[in-house]
Formats: sequence, structure tokens, C-alpha cells
Amino acid sequence: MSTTLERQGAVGVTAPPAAGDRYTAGAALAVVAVLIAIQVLAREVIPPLAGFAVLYLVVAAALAARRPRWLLVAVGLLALVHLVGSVPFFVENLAHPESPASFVSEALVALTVTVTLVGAVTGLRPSWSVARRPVAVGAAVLAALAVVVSLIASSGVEADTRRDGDITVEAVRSTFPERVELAAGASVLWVDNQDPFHHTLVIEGTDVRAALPGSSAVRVGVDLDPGRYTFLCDVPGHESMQGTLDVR
Ligand SMILES: [Cu+2]
Repeated sequence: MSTTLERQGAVGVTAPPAAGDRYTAGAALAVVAVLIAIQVLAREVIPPLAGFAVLYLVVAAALAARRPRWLLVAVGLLALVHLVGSVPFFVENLAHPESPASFVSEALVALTVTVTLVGAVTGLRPSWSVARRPVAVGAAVLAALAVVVSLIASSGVEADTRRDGDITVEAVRSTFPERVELAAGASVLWVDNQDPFHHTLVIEGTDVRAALPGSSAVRVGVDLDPGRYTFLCDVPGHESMQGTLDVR
């Protein structure tokens, strides 16, 4: 049987083509798939996620063909920056298994980016590559566990039904109404979260704070003095979810 070098000798190639790193390329592609899925669920392009998806796609394509050290360093840094920058999102969304779109997608981001980071590090330190398979298998098991935990938690969520006199506040595509009017004194906001993602309703300057499970509705009792308040969702990355509450 002829060697690669002998077969390629006729065209003057003197070195075999460098092998790619399919493990790390595959992990990076998994990150891309998760980031795209989140945006499909959100029904909108989320610029930071789209940016990361493009970067992972580029490095996955490059890694599938070759594995120069600089590329592994770049992928490792990308994954590390992504993980560290995502800590506030992990803290918030992983605390809410009752919203599977938030909990599972955040878990999948954490796991696929971690496997990518492990791929980059073990690619740079070949003696550590024995860890690759156990890490990938462990990540797959944790991902399956996250799905099961979230399905169980979400099955316990019951949407509150709107009652006569309730003031409706809708959360749609991570947006609250610009303005809501309310009579002073005791009343109830019926907050209808039409997104699959976890949101919150916070009224600034008051102690009103309600968790809003994805695709559910919550009745929130308030008792406010006349005035103008800002209501918002304080989930990291949801800064656009803000409106004015006029209490008369
Ligand atoms: Cu929100």
C-alpha cells in the first residue's frame, strides 16, 4: 500500500496535510446549534449570540481541517471569554428550571462551551487528551438531566387565570407595554408571559417583584400610591423590557 507522501509525491507535496481536531470542531458546532436554537425560540436575532455563533462557526470550520496551536489558543480564549461573560445569565436562568427554554438552553450553553474549552486545552496538552471522552459523555449526561429536571419543574407550573378587574400586562418577545395605567390602592396585574423564556416583573421603588415562568401567566397584587413608576424585567440581557406605570 502506498503512503500519502508517495501518492502526493507527483505533485510535489513534501508534508502530509495536518489533521484537524474533530472533537473541538464538533463541540464548537454544538455551541453554534444551541445559540441558533435560542434565537429561534426568541423569534429574533440577538446580536451577542449571533456574533458568538459566527465566531464558533468559523473556528469549527478551520479546526475541522487543521489544528495549529494558535487556533487552539484562540478557541480556548473564545470559550473562556464566553463562559466568564455568561456567568450572570447562568446564575439567573439556571435558578429557574420551571422555564425549560431558559434553563435547558443556558445549561446547554454552559456544557457545550465547557467541552469546547476542554477540547482546546487538551489539544494544546496532548497528554491530557484522555479526559476528552469522559468530559463529552459527562456533558451529555448532564444535558439529559437538565431536560428531565426542567420538564418535571415546569409540569408543576399552573398559569393564573385572568379575573375581572385585573390589569393586563403582556410580555411578548422580551418587551413590556410602554405604558400601563392603574388606579391607586389595591389592585391586581395579570402578567401574561407569552415568551417561552423566564422573565420577572419588578416595580422600581416598591417591593413588588414577581417571577414569570415561560409561557405562563401570574396575578400580581399591588397597592401603590399615586405617581409614576418604572416597571421592568431584571433578568440579565433583558434591559429593553421596561415600561411606565401611571398610578392615578
Ligand atoms: Cu425578561
